[in-house]
Amino acid sequence: MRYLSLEINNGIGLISIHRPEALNALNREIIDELDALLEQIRDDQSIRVLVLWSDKNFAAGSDIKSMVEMTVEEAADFIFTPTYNKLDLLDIPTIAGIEGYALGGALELAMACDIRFAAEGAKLGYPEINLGIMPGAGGTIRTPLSIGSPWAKELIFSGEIIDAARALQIGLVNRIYSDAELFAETMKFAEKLSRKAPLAMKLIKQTMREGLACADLMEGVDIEKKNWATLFSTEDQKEGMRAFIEKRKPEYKGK
Ligand code: DAK
Repeated sequence: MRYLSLEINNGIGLISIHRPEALNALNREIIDELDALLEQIRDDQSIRVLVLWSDKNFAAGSDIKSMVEMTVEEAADFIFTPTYNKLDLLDIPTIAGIEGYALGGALELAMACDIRFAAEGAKLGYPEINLGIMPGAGGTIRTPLSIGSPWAKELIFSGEIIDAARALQIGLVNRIYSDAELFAETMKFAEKLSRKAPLAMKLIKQTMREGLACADLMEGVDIEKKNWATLFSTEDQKEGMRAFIEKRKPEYKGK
């Protein structure tokens, strides 16, 4: 691969972008490479958690230079959405570790992850409005779902770039660490999640996705009720509860 790398260690997949000359701006090749890696990760049962992290900058958005002269047809073809949906639909937890810039299409990429940690020096925002366009890879939907409509509108309407402290305040990121600590702390949290029961994790993600999509709260709670009972058919549930009673650490098999 030219721009992306995937490292797999102890059940944690780590994807990084390497295009420092353009602050990791996302071009077509990067999205194609990401798509291929996500398929590989989806089919690899040994990966329990996925981390997206890139040195110095998460990414400064989509590649403006490759978009400037695009026709409507070309813009419709320069599509990120299926790849970002693939990320969102993974059964495993996904964490974005944001150092430096996470703008536009890159913030949308982070929003397609389950959890976001940021470095103190991170800068986040949706500058699309300043370029005469709008977020087009799920940002107008995933952002209000995560942080609420007023905060999302403020960000998307204004195009303002905010710092990590402000991002934490509005819930755009879950935690902040110093720039030097971000990577290690993100991996430490990933390691913690990698030891959790995989089937329960999968069903939690599925339940929250389907439940939140229900207009009717009670319909969502019904989905939760059904999925909760389903987990009692798994060996992992027995193992988790027996381990508690026997005062030992559980060994989950994903069965
Ligand atoms: N695209 C292309 N190149 C970029 C870039 C970008 N987004 N961001 C930075 N670069 C390049 C710069 O052009 C420069 O390259 P050279 O001129 O040296 O060749 C190099 O990276 C270093 O950037 P600067 O010299 O500008 O660095 P500074 O530290 O002075 O400024 C900055 C950093 C991040 C404030 C600035 O670079 C900047 O404002 N960048 C643009 C940020 C931006 O507007 N991002 C949003 C892009 S729009 C779609 C779905 C979604 C999208 C598109 C399509 N579909 C469904 C079809 C998403 C759209 C977007 O993300």
